[in-house]
Amino acid sequence: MLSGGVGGAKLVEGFYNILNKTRLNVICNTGDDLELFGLYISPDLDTVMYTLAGLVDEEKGWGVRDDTFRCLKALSEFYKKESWFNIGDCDLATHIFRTELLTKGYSLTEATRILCENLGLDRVNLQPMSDDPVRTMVMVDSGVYLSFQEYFVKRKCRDPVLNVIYKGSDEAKPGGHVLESIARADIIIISPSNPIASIGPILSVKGIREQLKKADCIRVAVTPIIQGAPLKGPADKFMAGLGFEVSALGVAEYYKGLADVFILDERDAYLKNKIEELGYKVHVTDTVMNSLKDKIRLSRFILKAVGLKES
Ligand code: FO1
Repeated sequence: MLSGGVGGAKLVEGFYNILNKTRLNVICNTGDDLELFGLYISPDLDTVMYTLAGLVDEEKGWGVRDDTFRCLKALSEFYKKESWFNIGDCDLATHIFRTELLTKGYSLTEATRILCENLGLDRVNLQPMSDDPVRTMVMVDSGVYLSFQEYFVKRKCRDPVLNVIYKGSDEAKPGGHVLESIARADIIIISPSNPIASIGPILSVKGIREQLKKADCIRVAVTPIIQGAPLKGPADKFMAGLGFEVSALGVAEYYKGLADVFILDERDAYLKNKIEELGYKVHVTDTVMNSLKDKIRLSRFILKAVGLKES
């Protein structure tokens, strides 16, 4: 599976719960990563990890449930300003541990594996898209770029999105097992994450798009847009800013050539024919995931739609 944070993690959790023997490979966006207080923070990897470990703050969709923010408050005193990025105390432990591993010379792929093992996640191979830095940068004014977190958290998405670049993607290599995971997959699923801000960075890493294009298994894209809007996050601003229609059709256009099957929400069933005209086989269902039951139901629907058995 290709995944970003909150929306993508929901479907990953669905598959994690139905695939017992099969190893689930998740290739995760790291374009949102940042360094703060000398710590390496990888929000999307952590969101997937916390979600699968049952630790996530479900209301926010990220961070650790019932976390406290005492350390951040103390840090703000030292730095003489309030942090705009809210790191909870338990979350901080993850960043400290990961940063120590990276400082010791472990790659982000290895550090992620160790973190997952520590959280008891033995049925998932969660991997960063790259061990090299790739940063999603949002152009908000002519020549003015903000990092994704500055755009999203600090500025609360209030700026127009004029362009998006994935800084470093030309030099970055795919993470340790990424190409192999794509080549060996029985099914590839593009999760319902922000196409441009979460999946786009993964596709920007040299070799990943090409590997996806030539994969001979079934490739499925799940819409993150329902009735012309994302359920959460700024996918609409990113799509409109880059000239894509803010609809499931716009998403299908963005993934053209990378997926064979498109999972369309039932509220958008009227777009089925138009998406089929792009070359997809389209399956229509309720794609909203508010509970574990919904996540499992959608995962089972996808497997059934493509004729694969749960294993
Ligand atoms: N999102 C916010 O809207 N405000 C925050 O202060 C914030 C802090 C944060 C800390 C750790 C972490 O793993 C995620 C955090 N997020 C926060 C969410 C994060 O910005 C998003 O999940 C993404 O990067 C988009 O996928």
